[in-house]
Amino acid sequence: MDKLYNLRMRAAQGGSHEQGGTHISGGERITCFSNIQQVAMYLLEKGLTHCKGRPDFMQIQLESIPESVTYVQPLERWANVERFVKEGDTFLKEGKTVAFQLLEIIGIPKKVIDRAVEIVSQYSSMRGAVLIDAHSGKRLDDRGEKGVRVSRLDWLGNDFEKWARYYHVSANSRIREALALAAKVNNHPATIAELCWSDDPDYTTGYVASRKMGYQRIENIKTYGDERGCRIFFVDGQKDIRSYINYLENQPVLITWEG
Ligand code: PML
Ligand code: MG
Ligand code: MG
Ligand code: MG
Repeated sequence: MDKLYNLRMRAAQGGSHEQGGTHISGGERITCFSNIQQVAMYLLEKGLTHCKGRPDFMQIQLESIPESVTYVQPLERWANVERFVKEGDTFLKEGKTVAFQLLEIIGIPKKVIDRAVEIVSQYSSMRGAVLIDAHSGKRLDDRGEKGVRVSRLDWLGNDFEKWARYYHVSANSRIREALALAAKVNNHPATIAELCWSDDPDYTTGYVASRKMGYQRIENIKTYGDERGCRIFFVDGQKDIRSYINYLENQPVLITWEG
């Protein structure tokens, strides 16, 4: 196989993330040499045209991938969760309620879910995930507002396009990236479940993912206009957290789908 490269972009407004700037956009792609320019253009455009605003800081980093790549299947089950109420003020509440109910079915206690959401809501702009012990509700990483950024992941070749055609899903890059991340995260045995919604004010669909339940999309999980995102990994605290974080940040993963 050709040598592979990881491209990673992050953009912020009001200075870099380290200087306290607000996170605008991030993105990850793995590509072969001949596609680097095209992928860099995609990431540049993603950061420059984001609905959260114009960045005044951006970094696009290229690195070759020396380690061996792990190949991972997408989560088995793809679902658009039926919501109970579709109108009125209760609309929003129901979206979160559905997400929390799914997490409880997976086995996360309600007090742990509440604690996790409370921890995330302390931060106004996070670019990474918060790791929560699924039994105690304690935060397991020490990354503060930065969180743990899952890196070095992508779909192999045009497997995403094939997958999207099969499931009649629009082959957009947001779903592409969210599915790849959920597949990488939930492939690790320490992950019990993931809860995510976007920090983009105009994007109100989120998801709950786990090996057990697959990728469950939930519409209207937050209010339109809200710039606070959420990415929580509910983790088996008995596992080695350092090697788990190392997997999330450093292990190159390509998502393959045979169809
Ligand atoms: C993000 O935009 O950063 C996360 C989006 C999660 C939901 C993607 C989807 O299934 O529509
Ligand atoms: Mg982001
Ligand atoms: Mg994003
Ligand atoms: Mg975003």
